[in-house]
Amino acid sequence: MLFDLDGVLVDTAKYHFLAWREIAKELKIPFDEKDNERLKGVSRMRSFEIILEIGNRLMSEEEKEFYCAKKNERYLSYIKEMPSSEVLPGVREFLTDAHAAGYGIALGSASKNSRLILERLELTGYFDAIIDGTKVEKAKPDPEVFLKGAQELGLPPEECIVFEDSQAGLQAAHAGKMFCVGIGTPQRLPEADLCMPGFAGVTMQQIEKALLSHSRTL
Ligand code: B16
Ligand code: MG
Repeated sequence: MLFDLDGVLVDTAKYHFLAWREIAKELKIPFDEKDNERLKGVSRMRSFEIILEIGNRLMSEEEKEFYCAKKNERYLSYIKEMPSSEVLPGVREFLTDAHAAGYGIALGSASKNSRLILERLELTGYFDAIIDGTKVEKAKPDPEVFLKGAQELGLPPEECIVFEDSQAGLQAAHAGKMFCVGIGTPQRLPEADLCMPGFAGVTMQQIEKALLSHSRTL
């Protein structure tokens, strides 16, 4: 069982947005919440390149690195203040349930700050493997992050379930031949095998039943 982080276990997107907005403001590039949607599931550098595209600006690699580091400093200042209560509704219960049912649990996230975030949320203990932006060379939609997770869990990809909120992540799961549960609506995530709004009130039995019946929503 593989979990994305941002948008699945916790809503860190709002902190990414605040930090990127400060950088965009400094560079006098217009950037709103709608633009922020394009950054979900995307690496830090690629996120900045999208912002530069919005502003029609070009920068050297050195300058890009400088602003990415600055953004991360701002982002971390928010994350360090984040209470463990920010874990999304039902997540802790679902992970407890999955763990008790004997499922291997891995993280598959683009974020290089994953370990710190799991610590802040007091979720680290649930994970048998953590694959994040520090461990992969290719970003989602490449399946590398999930394939490495499956490998660390000792499972063939066909036996894995991925929980994801981004298009790129769902494409990565499919490219890896995994069953994927989209966190969101079927309209926003047409590629998901199954969609649910979140983990609140969701049990392992419901997921297993949906898997067997090929139902597209819970
Ligand atoms: P960092 P996920 C992704 O996390 C975020 O959705 C994306 O907005 C962010 O740019 C990316 O992590 C990199 O994060 O700057 O912390 O390395 O959805 O893959 O868990
Ligand atoms: Mg995500």
